[in-house]
Amino acid sequence: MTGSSGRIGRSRAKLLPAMGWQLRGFDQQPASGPIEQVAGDITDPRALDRAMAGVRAVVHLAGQSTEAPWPVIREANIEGCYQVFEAARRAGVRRVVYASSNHAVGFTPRQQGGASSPAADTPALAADPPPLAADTPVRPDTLYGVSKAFGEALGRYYVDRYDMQVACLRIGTFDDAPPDARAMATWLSPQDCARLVDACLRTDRLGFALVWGVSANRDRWWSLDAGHALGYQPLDDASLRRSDPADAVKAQDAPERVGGGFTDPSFGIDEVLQRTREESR
Ligand code: 15L
Repeated sequence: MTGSSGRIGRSRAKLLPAMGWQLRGFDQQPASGPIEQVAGDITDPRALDRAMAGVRAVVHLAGQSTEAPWPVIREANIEGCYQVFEAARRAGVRRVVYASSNHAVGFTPRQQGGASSPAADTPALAADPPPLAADTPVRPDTLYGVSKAFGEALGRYYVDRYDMQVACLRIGTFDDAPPDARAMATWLSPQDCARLVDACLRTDRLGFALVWGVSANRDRWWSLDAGHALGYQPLDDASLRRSDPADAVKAQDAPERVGGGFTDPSFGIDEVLQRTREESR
């Protein structure tokens, strides 16, 4: 598991062993904890070769996880992602679970038909627009989103060219609890994230799959069908977990596009660069 010391990685290191997985973590700065760890950088082929010896599957979480200047994105999410897939191929690892993001399709209206309504992959009124399918075409909202789309394309390539099996998780908002109105739709709980990775590792029907990384939120905009097809059964629901009951904001009040705030004009790369400069002063 690359990125084993990151936010999602640390949580996986706790939850996946309880589901029967023996994990080897890989990170620049491995955290001390319950799993075996190898120190290294995802752009270093030799370090990756050491880490992948004898493993059956790769869970690739490492990388830049929000918008950043291009050299940062390029190094971590383009070069690093390529080196991870390539090392997996060299090592004969057949399966990769790749942490993509909703920001690969961030400029897509958040639900076909625009308006929000209860998810239509559960019983719903005929007039409800269908939830957005997991294989909705790429429409990145940031350079970060572009890099996630690159990883998905790379995954597709390794499936077709080298007969590998790849799941790309278009992750929504991974957090202990839904942090805001948008997350009422986009939240992925740590436990459901583990259930999703577990399903992707176990299924014998993988091939290439795009899957929303989202919990069973009552107000979700995105379809769980692709996840269900792989055996993913989420159990958490943001509507039952909103930490502040006085806050009655609904997912309907969130921005109209999948990527939420990442689609705002203030999230363009010039604005992000400006903020990065100000923060480093
Ligand atoms: C992501 O891909 C980011 O890594 C995370 O920081 C959040 O912005 C999340 O998406 C989201 O869309 O809520």
